[in-house]
Amino acid sequence: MSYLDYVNTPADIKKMSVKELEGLSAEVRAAILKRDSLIGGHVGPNLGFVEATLALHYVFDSPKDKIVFDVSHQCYPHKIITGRKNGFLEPEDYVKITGYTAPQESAHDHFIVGHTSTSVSLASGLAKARDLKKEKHNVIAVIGDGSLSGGEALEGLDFAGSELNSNFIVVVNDNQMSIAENHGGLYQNLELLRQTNGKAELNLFKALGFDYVYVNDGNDIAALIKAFESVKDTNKPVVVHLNTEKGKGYALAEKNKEPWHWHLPFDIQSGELKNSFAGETYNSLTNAFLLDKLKKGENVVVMTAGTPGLFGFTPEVRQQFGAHFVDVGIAEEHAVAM
Ligand SMILES: Cc1ncc(C[n+]2csc(CCOP(=O)(O)OP(=O)(O)O)c2C)c(N)n1
Repeated sequence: MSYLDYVNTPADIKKMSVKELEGLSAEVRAAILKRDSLIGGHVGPNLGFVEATLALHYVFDSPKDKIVFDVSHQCYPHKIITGRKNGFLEPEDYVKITGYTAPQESAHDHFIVGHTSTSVSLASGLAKARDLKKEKHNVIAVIGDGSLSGGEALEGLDFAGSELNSNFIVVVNDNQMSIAENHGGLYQNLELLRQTNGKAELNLFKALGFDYVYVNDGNDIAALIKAFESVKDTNKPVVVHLNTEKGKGYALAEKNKEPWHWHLPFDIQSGELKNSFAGETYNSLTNAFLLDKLKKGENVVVMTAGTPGLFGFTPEVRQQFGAHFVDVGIAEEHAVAM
């Protein structure tokens, strides 16, 4: 018997001890790797957010309390413990669930999403509606560090920090990576906060009006439960900043985070791709076109909004072209205007 055999709803994990939750984490990781290795999917974002998901469901009462995921590419652990584990354990059921939150699948999912930087705004709407209806429940927006660089996230934080004046919890999943490395000044502040165990006076979230709680080991279930319990039923906006490890528990993904953000089907032992692809793609053609221009020293600047790998701009290529390569963070509007 496994722990997962007993888990069909979040209520089932509320009865577990921390030790049992740790055992469950290992099984959830194995289930994620099984599905990803067979049909491809998001690897690092999910492996890094297993403990936080279990702790969120242990402390809060979903679906009454509403958890809104950003991008929602990190929702696999959430799906596994909200009645959809067979979508990971049984290959014939893989087509029954999507890789993102999907309200048609479960009352625990509130939006169909795929874009970054949306969760704070979406959750703001839920919180506003709750307050107007005089209901009482927690609204929780989960957002990654990379997604904080998107304009909508900053607009949402600017609003939520001062305009809601009621329960609003933002869980910042800081794994120190976007798909590639982060870009932008706000990451200096996240680094300072990590270095000072959340104590630095210079605090972007506090400046926007949020209370602030820091968890130095965002993969430690006991610490996560304690932090979430301390903010449950708050009547103010609060940020819970988690320092997590992207790819946690799968050595290849821990070591080489960028290619393991999302992966095609692979052999779990070796990490080797199960299928090989030959021939041209739009990505390879774009890559060849840009490299040709850059190598000839033509007057060209290559810009991306957080997805350099899409057209083959590996860390080595990015370095090679130095100032002629710009990653603006996940800031498409800014990139287009610039
Ligand atoms: C608006 C938009 N731009 C780009 C993407 C591509 N994209 C998906 S996830 C991601 C990085 C997200 O990083 P982070 O929020 O730190 O989450 P992590 O994957 O590290 O957990 C990007 C750039 C997207 N989904 N939406």
